[in-house]
Amino acid sequence: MKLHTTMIAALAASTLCTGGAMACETTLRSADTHPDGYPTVEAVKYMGKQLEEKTGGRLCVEVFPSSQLGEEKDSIEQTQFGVIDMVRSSLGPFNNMIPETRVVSLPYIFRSEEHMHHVVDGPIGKEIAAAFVPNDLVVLAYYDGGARSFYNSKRPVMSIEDLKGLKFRVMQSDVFVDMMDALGANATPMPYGEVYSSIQTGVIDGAENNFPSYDSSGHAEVAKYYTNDQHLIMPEVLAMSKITFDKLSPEDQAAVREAAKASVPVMRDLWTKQVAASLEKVKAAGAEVITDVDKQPYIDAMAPLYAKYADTPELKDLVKRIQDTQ
Ligand code: BDP
Repeated sequence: MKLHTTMIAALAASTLCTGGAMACETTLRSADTHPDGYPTVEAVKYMGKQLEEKTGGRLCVEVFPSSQLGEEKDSIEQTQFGVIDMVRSSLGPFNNMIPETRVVSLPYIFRSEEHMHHVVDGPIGKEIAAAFVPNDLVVLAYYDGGARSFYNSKRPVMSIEDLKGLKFRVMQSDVFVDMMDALGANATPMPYGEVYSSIQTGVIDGAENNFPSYDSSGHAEVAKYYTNDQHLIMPEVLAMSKITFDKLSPEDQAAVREAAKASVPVMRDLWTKQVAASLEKVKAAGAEVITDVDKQPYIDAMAPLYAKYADTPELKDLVKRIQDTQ
């Protein structure tokens, strides 16, 4: 694969110590699509502070929020190349590359966020993380992405029938294109940063996301009908470039892992607070949130996705072990 000029420029910049107030020997650059103040961004900053302390200031982290280093798919690619050191991302953009991530992106695979925590905190979390390594990525932590639901600019969606014919943006993953097909709606995969203007100009009718993203992206302003169907509870990851990780001493690698681990409870706490705050905010701004949703028809409609994406004995077993986790 060829490196773009911009990537080479970024690579040169990443070897310089930017360090902020402290003089750091190495500053690791971390990408996030979300704005400053968003729980994921704050959690990675916290991780950086921990790392700085643990390494006596040898290693620091600088978070680049608001897609400053590019949209998620590009940031992931640059992290694989070692141009960016870390990326915090939803699992969606990894789906076409890592089959195991498709399983944890299947709609309604997790019964609750608590169920998801139990799965990612245990052996299955380790197993999925291991599947990233051949793709030059080291998973440092699983973060929360809450529950994603549909919203649109056209009409209140009271049942699956109301979704029919509407055009929704989905993350760039075949799983979500099939999800929309199964629901009788139309999928338009596109980067997160293009969604606001695409709804505004009518290129799409809506999208799907959790309350903090619906709020911080401004989508609530242009698509006020939100149906809390919670079709996707899926984990997010903080991943490091394997190229960066392999350059670190075993002690520093351990410090990186510990710092990332310490950021998880911080993230979960910030997340819970942000969900409540964002819900209040979007409602106050005029969003119509439909909470009385019968999920069963949605769950039933997803059966073909399970058949398609859990298509080997190993992946079928993974689905079963996730479902069996209490
Ligand atoms: C947000 C995730 C972010 C994704 C975004 C999206 O935190 O990683 O990029 O959704 O829909 O909830 O693309």
